[in-house]
Amino acid sequence: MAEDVWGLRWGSVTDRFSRRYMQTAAEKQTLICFAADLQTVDAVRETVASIGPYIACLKLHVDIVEDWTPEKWMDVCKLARELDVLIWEDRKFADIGRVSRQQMGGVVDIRSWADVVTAHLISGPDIVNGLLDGWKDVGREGGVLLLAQMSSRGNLLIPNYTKSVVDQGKEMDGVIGFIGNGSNPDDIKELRKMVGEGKMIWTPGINLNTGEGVAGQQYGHPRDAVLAGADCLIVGSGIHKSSNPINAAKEYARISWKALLER
Ligand code: 6AU
Repeated sequence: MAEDVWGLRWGSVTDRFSRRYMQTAAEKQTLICFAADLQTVDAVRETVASIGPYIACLKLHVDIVEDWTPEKWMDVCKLARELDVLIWEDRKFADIGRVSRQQMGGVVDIRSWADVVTAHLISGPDIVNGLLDGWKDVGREGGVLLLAQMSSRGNLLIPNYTKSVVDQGKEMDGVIGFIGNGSNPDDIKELRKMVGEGKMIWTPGINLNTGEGVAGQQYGHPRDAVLAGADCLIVGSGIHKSSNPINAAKEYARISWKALLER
């Protein structure tokens, strides 16, 4: 099943976390990663409980949660796992390798519960090994998504930078893929040309209401992003700001899946 829908991507992308994502996406018929930018653990938990069947991944910003406790957080992670949802902490690491490794620990101990984290390659390639070592420190493994493009207005990830990130990241074990600009299908197509088939492209800046969002965010349509080469669509406010998050999640899932079959 996963092989049939993912085609070339299934054959070329072999890392464990991408495979798990593709398998789950095929089973649940959704390419949606929910960006749970919510302030309380209960709000995250309730939303995940209600939309879990329609998402393949849960993206968290642990540092915006106001009432965080390790017990409550581990409970949310347990729920996500029961619902077969991959857990991604979108802490955009950017420091030297040693510090990034240490930042995987600390109070919130990302290495103990996240399967995926995000990193900028601005500080050089050692950040990736630092993050992988962070997981190893607690006997776990994980995957890194590198920011190759961004969805925000005026960002400084210009084409030459994108190319350097992709050239280096493509060769690195532990890098499961790249963040692309979901608000612009041409950017995604360019990125796909650079990346080839061997790694995933995950895109934020996705909303059925396309155009400018809050504070310089920009949005593109989910169908266009998948047809342009995105493998996972990151949707936050399109779901959690909707008057009916369950229906919204279902709708994003339906559109993403239909577009993958079309692709
Ligand atoms: O759908 P939204 O606009 O409510 O949320 C988009 C989510 C946010 C951002 O932190 C994240 O996607 N994001 C990222 C990621 C995923 O790394 C990169 C980027 O360029 N733009 C962006 O919005 O949680």
